[in-house]
Amino acid sequence: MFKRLFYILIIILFLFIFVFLFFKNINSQKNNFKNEISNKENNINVKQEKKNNTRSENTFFYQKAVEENNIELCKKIDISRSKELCFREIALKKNDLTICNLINDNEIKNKCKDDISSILAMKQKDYDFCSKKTSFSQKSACIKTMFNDIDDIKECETIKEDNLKNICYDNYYYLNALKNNDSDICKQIVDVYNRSNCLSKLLNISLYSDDDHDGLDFFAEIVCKTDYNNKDTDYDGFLDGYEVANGYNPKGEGILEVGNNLDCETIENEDLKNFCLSINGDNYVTLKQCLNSDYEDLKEYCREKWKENIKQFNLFLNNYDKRTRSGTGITHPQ
Ligand SMILES: [Ca+2]
Ligand SMILES: [Ca+2]
Ligand SMILES: [Ca+2]
Repeated sequence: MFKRLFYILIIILFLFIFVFLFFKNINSQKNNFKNEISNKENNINVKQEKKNNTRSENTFFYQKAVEENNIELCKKIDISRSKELCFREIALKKNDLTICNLINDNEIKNKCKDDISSILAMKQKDYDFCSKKTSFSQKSACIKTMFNDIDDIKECETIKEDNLKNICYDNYYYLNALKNNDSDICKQIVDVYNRSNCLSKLLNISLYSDDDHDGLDFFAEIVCKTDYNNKDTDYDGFLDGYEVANGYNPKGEGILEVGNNLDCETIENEDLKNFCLSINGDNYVTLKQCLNSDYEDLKEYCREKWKENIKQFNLFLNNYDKRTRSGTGITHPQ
């Protein structure tokens, strides 16, 4: 009896020990897991802190380098892109092409060199730099920037190409008109876009306004050389806008001459072409000469051409974006 009880007690004791050990193990695993997570979190925090420190160090070196124009401080930055941008910024500040050569990234290096070449060309007024630009609008913008602070119009004379020289002259008059608050100077600007912009600014009249209610807005009045304060500039009873829309001269008798000359060589009909050439012995006749000729076929041909021109001229007046465009000008009615 005692023996059995003893065995039962032993078994219970073992069971107890087993259960105890089992739970102890689970607890220890839990703790290990917790510790592991906590260690990982600590590691992440340390890394983040390190990263933040590096980032703020890099920012510090960058700012200090640029402030002191010191490329040695750029070299301490351990992010290669920031380091290269640091070199570029100092190169631009010092206009020093040799600093661009410290840059490994070709794209940043070339941009660095291009920017400095451009700054130097602007400073030295090396207009060849502008003439190498591809489009006319780029050339024009380049010349305007280069000759942005001219005091003497003679500076423009160093430019050999006529179209670029004219941009320079126009720019000079434009800047001087604004500087002296003198709208009369605007009138010397050849390019009709720039002339109208100059007048619009100084007279404080919107390019879109039609204050005399004749169908021509301010820009159109400048192009047509009509009076923007008089709805019937030539006092013939027809409004300026009506005359222009229908191809009549708003400043006197006769027709609105737009596009001016007719190129006789472009006429396919041989008889017509020869007659055209015979009018003044030149390749060209003015539309006025043509419309007044006695040869009905040629007159008819010119009338059609003239109508086309009028249509295009009116489209130009109506569709032109007066806020942003600039150009080389247009032949305006006499
Ligand atoms: Ca008007
Ligand atoms: Ca008018
Ligand atoms: Ca009129």
